[in-house]
Amino acid sequence: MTLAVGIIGLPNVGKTTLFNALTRAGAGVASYAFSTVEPNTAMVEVPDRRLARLAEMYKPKKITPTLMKFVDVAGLVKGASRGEGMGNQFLASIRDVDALAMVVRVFRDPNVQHVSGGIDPVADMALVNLELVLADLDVVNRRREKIAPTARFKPSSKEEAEVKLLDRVRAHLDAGQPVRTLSLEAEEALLLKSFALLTAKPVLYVANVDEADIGHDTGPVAALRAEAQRENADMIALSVRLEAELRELPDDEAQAFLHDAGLKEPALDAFIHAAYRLLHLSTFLTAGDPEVRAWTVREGARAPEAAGVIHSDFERGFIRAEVVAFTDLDAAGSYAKARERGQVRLEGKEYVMKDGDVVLFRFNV
Ligand SMILES: Nc1nc2c(ncn2[C@@H]2O[C@H](COP(=O)(O)OP(=O)(O)O)[C@@H](O)[C@H]2O)c(=O)[nH]1
Ligand SMILES: [Mg+2]
Repeated sequence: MTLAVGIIGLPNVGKTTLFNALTRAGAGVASYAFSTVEPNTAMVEVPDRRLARLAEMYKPKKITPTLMKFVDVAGLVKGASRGEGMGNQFLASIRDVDALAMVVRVFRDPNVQHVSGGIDPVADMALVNLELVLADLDVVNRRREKIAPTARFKPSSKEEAEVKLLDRVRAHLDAGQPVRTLSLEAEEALLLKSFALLTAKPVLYVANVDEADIGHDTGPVAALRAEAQRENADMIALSVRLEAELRELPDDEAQAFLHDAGLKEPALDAFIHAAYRLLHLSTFLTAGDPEVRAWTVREGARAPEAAGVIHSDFERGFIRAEVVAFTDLDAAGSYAKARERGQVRLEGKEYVMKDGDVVLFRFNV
């Protein structure tokens, strides 16, 4: 699984601070070879309380969380779609990601320069979205021209269908709307996929608020939330600076710090979970005496595909899976007890994995 979330937004909104906080989210993260390959890309641990509970039961030698990939993308400026600033580089680096987390500045701090003068998160969000819309229009228009009928060129029926689709997409973009809000047939979505349109990617809005505003939907945050809702997107409000400081503290101090800030758990955890959902990923767990571990599959994956995440032999030689839902195992208190209660199921090749399944794969190679 190498799906990635790109952190985007205007300059000076807290993208890199957020990225750095994420990469410090777990002690082991820096040691993944991956995180040193590209300095702005990191594999980040997905926090999962279920692991701690399983570790209580199994007393494993090792606990391994699952990881997801984040990319810190260079800031976007007005005119990026025409190549202003680092425009082209910016656009190239977000073509490759699967989802976007857009950081929007709400914090006031006069010491941090604001690119567009004042605090106006809705306007900033619109500005970034507009650049993405313009970049997509460019892609669509170029393709559209290539396959449009002319005196010398007669498109195939497949190309004709494509022209029709592109016209619909273009009208939507012309109205300033992102492609993710256009309803598409599965076939159309597949066709569009090859264009890697930026506004087709799912998005999560991150309102970077002042510490004093945590937990209150101040005017600008409420306005941003309403905008996000209009396009069926999630929004999360957090103080990037506070979350970054939190990551620097030892556990006990972090607890006290959280308490003082009026938080139950780090908002960064909620952010990672929201980003994970955005990618349509799902977690299953394996538990034993050597290791308790979380693994990632795409939502809707069947058992053999999940087995293949662990090892290709497991998929090739898949026989069946022994599955118990984490909640059942948790309530039962042990695997033996869960089995007694008839909660350990034998599942075959067609079984669709559910988030929180604790699995033992049987295979033969
Ligand atoms: N007051 C305050 N300052 C922040 C916050 N997040 C980032 N900053 C500051 O804003 C400046 C730009 O942050 P940076 O993460 O580099 O922004 P980027 O350009 O979006 O990557 C730095 O001086 C940060 O310390 C925040 O939540 N509150
Ligand atoms: Mg930065």
